[in-house]
Amino acid sequence: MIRALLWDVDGTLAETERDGHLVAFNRAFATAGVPWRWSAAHYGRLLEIAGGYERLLYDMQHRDEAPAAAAGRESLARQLHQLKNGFYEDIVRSGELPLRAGVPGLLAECAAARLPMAIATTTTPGNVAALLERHLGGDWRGRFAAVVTAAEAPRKKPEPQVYRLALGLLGLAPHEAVAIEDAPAGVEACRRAGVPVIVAHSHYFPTLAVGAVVRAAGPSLGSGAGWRPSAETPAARIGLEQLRRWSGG
Ligand code: XBP
Repeated sequence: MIRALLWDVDGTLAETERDGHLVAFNRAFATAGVPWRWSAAHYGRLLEIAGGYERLLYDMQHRDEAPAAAAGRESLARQLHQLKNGFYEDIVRSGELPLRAGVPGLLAECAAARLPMAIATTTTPGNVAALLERHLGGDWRGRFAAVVTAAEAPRKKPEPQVYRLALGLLGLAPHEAVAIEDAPAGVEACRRAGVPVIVAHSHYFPTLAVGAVVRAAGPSLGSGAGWRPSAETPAARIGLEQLRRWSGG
């Protein structure tokens, strides 16, 4: 029996990586006067590093133009990350980052069914608040029984801390929840926490294998087409009933 739905944020609720964070990182580079920019393809590779600050630090290790000393790189990464988050919030508030297809419908269905939901992300809390406030309104927090971000779970995905904390706040065992994810790091975090997961592929992660922890994977929650295992009604968006079938609850 599913007793809660756990939502990843980046790539799952919205295409935030390609259309939000990447654009904001490049604006931060220009504003800070650093000479490099990230292409969409390079950013895709950098997504192996969880966390925007950590991603900046990793990238600087391979740049001759970056400060030579570790302390200098850390200070620049902090400055760039703060700038990036400001630009990201501007992008979100401008309405340029819609929720992905099927997300509003599933959020509404869970609310109507009084199924508790949680946010389980290791992104910066301000990024999450900006996105959800833009789309769900000022009282967005009230829609979730728990909100866990990098502030509460500093050990980022693929570490399972974020899922364990969310389960603890909900008072549930791992098998009583289902997570919605898009990325390998998120799936790995679920695997280590023991939480079954449904994968809605995103721009940067167009394929992920169905296996023990991944109960189903498909292109979008907005359509029943293209899912493995197949959805019961391929024409319809993915709803709670379908999630229950896949997760055996
Ligand atoms: C996604 C991430 C984040 C974002 C950038 O986390 O890895 O690092 O790319 O956000 P999740 P920050 O899949 O858990 O939502 O710059 O705030 O780290």
